[in-house]
Amino acid sequence: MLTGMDSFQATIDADGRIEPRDAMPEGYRKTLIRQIAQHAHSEIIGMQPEGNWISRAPSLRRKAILMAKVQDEAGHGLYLYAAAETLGVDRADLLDLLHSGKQKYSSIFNYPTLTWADIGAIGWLVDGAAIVNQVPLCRCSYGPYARAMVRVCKEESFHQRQGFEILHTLCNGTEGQKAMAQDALDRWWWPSLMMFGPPDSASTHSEQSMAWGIKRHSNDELRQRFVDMTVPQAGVLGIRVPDDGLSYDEESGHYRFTEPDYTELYDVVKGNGPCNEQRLAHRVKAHEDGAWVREAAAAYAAKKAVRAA
Ligand code: FAQ
Repeated sequence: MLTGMDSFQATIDADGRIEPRDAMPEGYRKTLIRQIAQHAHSEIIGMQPEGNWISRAPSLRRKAILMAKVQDEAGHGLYLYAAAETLGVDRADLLDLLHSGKQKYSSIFNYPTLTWADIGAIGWLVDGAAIVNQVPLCRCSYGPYARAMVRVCKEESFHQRQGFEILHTLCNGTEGQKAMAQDALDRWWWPSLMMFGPPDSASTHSEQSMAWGIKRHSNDELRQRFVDMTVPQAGVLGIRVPDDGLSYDEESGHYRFTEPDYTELYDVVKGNGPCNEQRLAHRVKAHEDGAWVREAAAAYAAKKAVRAA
């Protein structure tokens, strides 16, 4: 019987799952903590751009749908923090690392939501990109992360359709509503392409993460998949993807497109995006305001433990 690192490598080679109590290289554990924490942080910071529109949604039905979606994002954050904790870290420490700017969250959530059409664009493009990126993570070599992704992806696909439906309604409305949808696509297209990370030539972690079966496809492969999926949907909506270099290549069956400006991605990731400061300050305040809830829950759990004893 194989033990320790031999057993780890044999499981990876056989495309099996690594579970929390299995032996794993320290680098594998660290890479997973980094990626899962960044993913969890993205989910909870990602509540802000849309949460900002709950009170302004144009009808009771739209308000109820948006509230449910934002709650789903909180739930995804919780599954992901729980998955990270199986690797021996504590979620309170991960939150401290987010709040002190030492751990990242997705660049996309540092852009403002200026109009109601932006809520459609987030569902359609941002959740669309999240699905393309996360469906392969359902086959990630780390069991708890892969299993968390199954439910997350089901919910994301519902989110994507609700975003598309918001834009579909606007695109079939007045000229002003259609212009609002076009403006949202113009602003969200490039940041959505950046969500997939730097180009493969500049991606520091991809090679090792793919060898370990954490990532199943490279950043550029997934970006291409997203473009191929999304461009025909823009056609259905009747709005224009803001890329003069966009064309369909019959031979490969793929769209050729212009790469986003990656200097903008690096700049936003460094903290210089339009909303970085606001997002982090809001998160820290929400955490501080919620201290009494954590204290009350801990006191209640302690009281119950004493009673049980
Ligand atoms: N933003 O070597 P790579 C959602 C960093 S979806 C910020 O290519 P890796 C759902 C990267 O961390 C969004 N940082 O890295 C939702 C690394 O920095 P480090 C979240 C980025 O890990 C929808 C450095 O650049 N999804 O929340 C970004 O192999 C609507 C080098 O990059 C996930 O996190 C970026 N865009 O590949 C919620 C999915 N890209 O750590 C609310 C899981 C790269 O060395 C509303 N994560 N960096 O300091 C992944 O698949 C991967 O981590 C990638 C990056 C693909 C994001």
